[in-house]
Amino acid sequence: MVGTVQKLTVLSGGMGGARFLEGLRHGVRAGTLPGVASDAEVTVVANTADDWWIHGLKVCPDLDTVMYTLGDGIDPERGWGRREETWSVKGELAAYGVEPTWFGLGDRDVATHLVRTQMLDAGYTLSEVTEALCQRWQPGVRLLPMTDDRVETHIAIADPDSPSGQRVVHFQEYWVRLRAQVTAETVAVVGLDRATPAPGVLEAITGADLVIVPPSNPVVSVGTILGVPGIRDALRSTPAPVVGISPIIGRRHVRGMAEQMLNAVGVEVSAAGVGTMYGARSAEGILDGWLVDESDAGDVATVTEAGIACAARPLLMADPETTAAMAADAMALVTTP
Ligand code: FO1
Repeated sequence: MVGTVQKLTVLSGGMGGARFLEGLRHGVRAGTLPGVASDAEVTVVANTADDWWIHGLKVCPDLDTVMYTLGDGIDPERGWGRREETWSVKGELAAYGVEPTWFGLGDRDVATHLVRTQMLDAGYTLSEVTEALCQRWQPGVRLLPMTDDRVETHIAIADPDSPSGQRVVHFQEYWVRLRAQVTAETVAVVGLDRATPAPGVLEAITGADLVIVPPSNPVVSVGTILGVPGIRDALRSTPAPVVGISPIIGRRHVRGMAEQMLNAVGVEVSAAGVGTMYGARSAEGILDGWLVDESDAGDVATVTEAGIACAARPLLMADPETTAAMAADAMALVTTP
């Protein structure tokens, strides 16, 4: 990468991606990212395969987590939903005996889902709805859903009571009700093969100066974005370098459930395992660079041998400053001084 970066594109899941974006935005605005203009435009392509319909409402957890985090409306402890939330609607639904009771929509959060659902019912696309919601939250990035089509991740788990020996649950049931504590046997992303990228997504990748894959879940967040027909090809053909940051530190995920998902798709739970799963652009993959944690320095040789520039640095996202420093380390891998 040579010259000043004016356009950054990030492929993001929920919490990990949102935390990364907070730091990236901080670094851009503070001018602490070498080679990046302080007015650089950041476009986020967000995973929408966690989305589901609940109580008649369309809920988009990753879009909302990014929007609320960057719009300073997130609950910082939970990492999802609104801060200073109240739960009257949840309590009233439970009093009516309405299931599922294990998935909670807070009162403030419900307003977002009501606006979204009304607009979708009126014929607006998810991209248009997201743009409208962002007018309130002003996240300081252009937030795009990966697709406007309905795509939902489902997980097959063992069920001895079923004739097939398996039962398929929505991703949210696996994550929230089952707490990812049962083995995920298969991951099926319903609707993915027929989905088309949302308006602006392919252009954001092919027209970027730099593309970043943050430490989001490589299977059910980044993996689903890559699975939208056309997106992987755009990443492979973009003139921009593509650099990623490992969500695995020391053979464990930092947050979320990357371990369970990697096991389900037969990929080694390691920084090198995820980096080589994404693969080098020189070898049918998507990465030019891959940043791993300092404790995974032993993985650098494997990743480098696969044709991906790799270094080991502290992967800290303790606050926006350390996250921005981590982003700078990642960028340095694909920057020509
Ligand atoms: N996560 C939970 O653990 N429990 C919940 O009741 C819950 C509700 C919820 C409502 C709206 C929303 O946008 C997110 C919500 N989440 C909840 C988080 C969500 O399940 C996930 O963490 C992700 O989909 C994974 O990124």
